[in-house]
Amino acid sequence: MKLLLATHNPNKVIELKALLTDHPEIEVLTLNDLNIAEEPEETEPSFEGNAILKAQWAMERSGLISLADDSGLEIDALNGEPGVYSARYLGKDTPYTLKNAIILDRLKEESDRRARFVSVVAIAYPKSMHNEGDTAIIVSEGIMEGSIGFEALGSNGFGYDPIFIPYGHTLTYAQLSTDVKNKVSHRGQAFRKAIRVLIEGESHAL
Ligand code: ITT
Repeated sequence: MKLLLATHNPNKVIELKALLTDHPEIEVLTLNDLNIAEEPEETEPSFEGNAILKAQWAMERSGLISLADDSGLEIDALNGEPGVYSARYLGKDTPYTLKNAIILDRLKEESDRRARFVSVVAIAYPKSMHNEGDTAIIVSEGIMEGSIGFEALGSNGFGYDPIFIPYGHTLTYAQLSTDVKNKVSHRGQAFRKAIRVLIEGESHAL
């Protein structure tokens, strides 16, 4: 089975490909492999809406089963910001070293450090590949609760990883290897559930 990873974020590609090494039956393609440089505007107000929008857009462009992730960080003391606007928060092109420093500064007197990463993974099927009445889209959510540290630590991963400490750990996401992060992360959780449904659906179709 061919599966298109519908993201232009190279770090998400690394994480998703690492999660797919357990599935040799799935042939993984990226938007780069298909020379698709454009991306749809993320116009929905929710992670779910944008994940579905991106997966359907890529499926229509490619004719392939397409998987998208929409994700973000919710910080309680910032009323849930950056949330669904995580990529655009404090400016789309602002370096994350600066974004993370600004967030740490905003929280410097704050004792409530609670935060969570949320990921919604959507998988869209081309119409030709699913039977009448079957679902054309798989959607699943993963949430990792945790806290915002007092300094940015670690150099793995991307985005807000250096300031987020997942619950039950003492290290930030950026101090964990890709494989360890994937075991606990919001994206790993959402992805594993969605892939299970995809594979079960395929085995029913045989
Ligand atoms: P695509 O839409 O092409 O997939 P994107 O980076 O724009 O790429 P999103 O719209 O889902 O993706 O934005 C997610 C943002 O949330 C991302 O850019 C980071 O700022 C943040 N984020 C999500 N997951 C993260 C993670 O695992 N570690 C650190 N930051 C993360």
